[in-house]
Amino acid sequence: MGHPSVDAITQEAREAVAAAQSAAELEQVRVRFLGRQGVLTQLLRSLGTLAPEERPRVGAAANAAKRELEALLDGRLDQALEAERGARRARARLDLTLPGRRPPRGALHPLTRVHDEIVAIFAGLGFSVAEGPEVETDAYNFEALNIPRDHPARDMQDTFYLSESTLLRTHTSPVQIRTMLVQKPPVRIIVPGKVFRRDVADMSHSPMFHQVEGLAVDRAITMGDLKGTLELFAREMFGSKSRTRFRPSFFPFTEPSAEVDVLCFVCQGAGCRLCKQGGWLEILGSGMVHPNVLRNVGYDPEEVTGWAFGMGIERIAILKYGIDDLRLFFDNDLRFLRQFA
Ligand code: 2NM
Repeated sequence: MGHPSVDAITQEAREAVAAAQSAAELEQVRVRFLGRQGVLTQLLRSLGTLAPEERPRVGAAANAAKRELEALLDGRLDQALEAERGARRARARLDLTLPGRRPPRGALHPLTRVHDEIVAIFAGLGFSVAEGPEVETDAYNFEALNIPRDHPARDMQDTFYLSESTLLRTHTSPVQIRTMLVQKPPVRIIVPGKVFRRDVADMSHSPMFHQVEGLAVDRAITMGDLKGTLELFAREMFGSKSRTRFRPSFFPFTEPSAEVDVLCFVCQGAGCRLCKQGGWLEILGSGMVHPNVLRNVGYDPEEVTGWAFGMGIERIAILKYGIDDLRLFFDNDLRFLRQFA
């Protein structure tokens, strides 16, 4: 028989250990009985206040209770920690038999697709790709191209000027100038890239859009070469049954100049909404390079001739895919872009 309060404390401690649900609760039990201010600790500390004949018995019982409680706590603490580790592992376990989550499949932007297609067609004809800066001088963007000082395209209203003499290129033609300045004929290049014009964005205008221009210069290049090449391009781009029409036009940098139409592939020329009842769709501008342009790059127009063309990638994509608003290309709305996957 122990000291009554030692027995009571021991019993209380056993029950507290049994009731503890976690390592944290076991620690609370340890502090309550064995900590600095713990019930057993205080009892052991107060042995001196007992009658001398009581001390050995109560002291022995209290020490036995302390050892029992320590052993009990150690055992349960190991159990609790192991159980908690197990629970954490179970929560974190990956089920490797679950089917994987499919990453969404990306797609090329429709403008990229049309760009790549145009480049591939001309690459097949022996043209190489040339590129140049988007910030240009007015000397290369206008002057060398025989565009007169009073031409409306040179107006502040139409061109983004960065200074008196520098601007955002309004077409990729300055790259043709740069190429001819450093390369003797024969020249066969296409020049894709961004171009800039001071337009407010609407269904059919954008302050930035994309062009592909082309240039062939050699001895005895003729307008027949131009027609044959652009007819081939139209068939490759719009289908082998497509028909083309060359219409006289005017550009300062070509003479003669022609715009190229394809027969409307929706109505076959009968007239519909796409061709605005005209039966034909304009796809590009072209012409024989003006003798002044050849002279400006140091070529002799008596020795070499050339043809050139320019087309808008957006315009070709709009026709090819039946898109009715230019802004769709630049909004990055996935509902639109996904249709080209
Ligand atoms: C067009 C239409 C016609 C053109 C001319 C030249 C150059 F540099 F050789 F003179 N490059 N591009 C050209 C000709 C562009 O775009 C509608």
